[in-house]
Amino acid sequence: MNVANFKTCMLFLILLPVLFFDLIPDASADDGYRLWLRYDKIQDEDLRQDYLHQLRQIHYAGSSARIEKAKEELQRGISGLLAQKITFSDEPGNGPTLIAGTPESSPHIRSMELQGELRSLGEDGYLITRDRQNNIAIAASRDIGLLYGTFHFLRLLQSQQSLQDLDIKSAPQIQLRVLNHWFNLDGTAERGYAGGAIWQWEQLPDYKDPLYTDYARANASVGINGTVLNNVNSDALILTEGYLEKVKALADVFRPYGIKVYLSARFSAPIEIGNLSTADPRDPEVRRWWEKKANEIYSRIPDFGGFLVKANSEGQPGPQDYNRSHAEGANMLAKALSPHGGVVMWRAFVYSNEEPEDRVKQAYNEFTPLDGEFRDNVLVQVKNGPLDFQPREPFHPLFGAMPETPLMMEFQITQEYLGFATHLTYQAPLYEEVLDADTYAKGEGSYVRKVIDGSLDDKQLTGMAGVANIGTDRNWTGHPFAQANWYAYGRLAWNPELGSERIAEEWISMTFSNKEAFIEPVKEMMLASREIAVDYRTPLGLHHIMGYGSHYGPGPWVDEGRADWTSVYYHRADSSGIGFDRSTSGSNAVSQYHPPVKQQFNDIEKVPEKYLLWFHHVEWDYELDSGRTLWEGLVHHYYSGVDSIRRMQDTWESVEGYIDEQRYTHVARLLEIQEKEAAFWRDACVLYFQQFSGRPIPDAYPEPDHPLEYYQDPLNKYVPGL
Ligand code: BDP
Repeated sequence: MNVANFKTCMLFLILLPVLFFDLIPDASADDGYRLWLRYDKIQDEDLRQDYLHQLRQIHYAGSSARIEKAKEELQRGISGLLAQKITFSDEPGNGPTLIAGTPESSPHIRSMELQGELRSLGEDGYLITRDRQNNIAIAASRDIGLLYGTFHFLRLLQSQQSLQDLDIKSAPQIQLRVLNHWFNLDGTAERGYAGGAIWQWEQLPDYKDPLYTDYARANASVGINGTVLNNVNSDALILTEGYLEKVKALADVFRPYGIKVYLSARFSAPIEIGNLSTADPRDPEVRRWWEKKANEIYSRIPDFGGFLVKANSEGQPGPQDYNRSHAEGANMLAKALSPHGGVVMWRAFVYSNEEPEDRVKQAYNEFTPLDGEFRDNVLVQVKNGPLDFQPREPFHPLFGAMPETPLMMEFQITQEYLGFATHLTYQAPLYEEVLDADTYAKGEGSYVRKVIDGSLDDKQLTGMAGVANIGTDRNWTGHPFAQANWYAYGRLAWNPELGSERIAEEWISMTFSNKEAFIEPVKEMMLASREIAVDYRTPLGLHHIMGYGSHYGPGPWVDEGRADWTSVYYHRADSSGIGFDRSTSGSNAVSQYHPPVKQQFNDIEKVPEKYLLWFHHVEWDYELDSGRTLWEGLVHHYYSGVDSIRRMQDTWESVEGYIDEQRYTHVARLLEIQEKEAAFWRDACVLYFQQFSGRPIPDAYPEPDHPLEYYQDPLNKYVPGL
């Protein structure tokens, strides 16, 4: 080979990957860091040209930090998707222009006379529409709306939507859309399965990792506007001067993205860091201490969001240590924050093992008498179900039972009870099931989402919290599909009626591929995945039968330690049947629901089968809707759950080649683990419950490979969280 040939050959080899990636969409490796904000070049050349034509000029009115962020994002998005650098023009020019502004900042937007409509969309809302000259216009009342509108516009391009008849109006139905991080000050994350805390406390405030900006971008792209930086099991140190400097540094990064910081406050902080001898909310010194602390925080962070508090729950200090109510505790903090516009998010996740009452009834008993006693800037934050983020629970009866109090929803995004970052479980259907549940508080149609969005009881202050699944893993969430849960949470907090399916479509097209042949099967797989997760763990209303401590593998046999942390407390299997009798003849938890719901849940013939064993102790030979006996039905759910994972694997194999090898392989391997572990759950539970049912596993299903003893715990030994 002569030198010229050699050079040509080398050039070819160097260019080969470039040519290859250009020809085959999405063929490059992708480590998932970009989440759904991937702006790879659109391969459909006609479409790309069409977009380019329509976006020949871009004019953003205004000059705030938020406008700068919107412009940066648009720059990043368009230069990636359309492979064209953009420049912003000072004035709307001739020819197709994208014009963005508020009626104040832009005479052009003002001339469109959208003021009335924009007002109705509130502070965060926006319009994406066409003006009389057929230009695309993004209009909002405030710059934050423009930022949200810009992300929406990029979503249209990423998911390759037509820009012809743009007529988009969007406004959040919920005011506080908050992530709760359970990050500790030592860098660990409680129930976090994607690495440790992303805040590098030891390097803050001096070094602000660029990741913080990407975190803020991702959140703003779905409308999340608040973040609680530290664990609900809080360390009072977070309220000391040194840490507040670090908190301020993060707040400064997040502010241009419309995200406020909040802190979990430890109720006993006045003792631990304030040298007081008590934290009694009636003590004047204690009250003064909190007021001074609030002033100190706001002098650094003028838009500080407020406090999240876990009090008198699982060993945390609280007002009841001084015989004061939750309302007194919350109100003391609320008063300290109120001059600055901050809020208190007071958790209703309270229960005690010293209380003989059914654990799922305790929060309702504790809080309903306090309805109307909380200050205006308090929200009571209620987990979606009355127990604790189980794969399935009926909605929490507090929803619809405290009309005088703003109730904030708390969902868990991190998969503590759903296979950590190993199992593929798309949780939007879980969130949706709860939001769409009818409380009947004011007759039919009193949906939980109406309690949350304030429309049922005419509440101005509204909120939704999601316990985040983010960690230091390169792809943020460990499982590539766990990103979808973060995305879905944000989208549902913006609009609780959006629907799991639509959210999945959006997320898939932005995260993976726009090809129908990819989107459809993957969407179906995602939509089915939550029910499958229930099938191989806790079918027919079973709950809290996971391994002790870690909450990972199965542990229906757990019977030691405090009763309300055992499994036998909840499943109550015996030779006559299985399930927790919460009917009027049992613990009477059904009576915490409004009459139509109560009647349905109370009646073994009417209760939806998915909640059967939540509310009833049912005989093994009881006939299910399918005609199977309860025992056969239980076995059937466990086996079909595992079979469905095999179908998920088939689906995933069928889409190989549509996306990068890196993420494809990651998911494929995780699905293999999921299948093994689902079979483990199935065999462990079926063998364990068989001891009580005394009935054979029907012939149609293969016998487990091992005896029960084999399953009694090994999964739990190798996982974090013990
Ligand atoms: C439970 C978790 C525990 C949390 C608690 C909470 O196991 O780590 O501290 O919820 O929400 O599910 O406070």
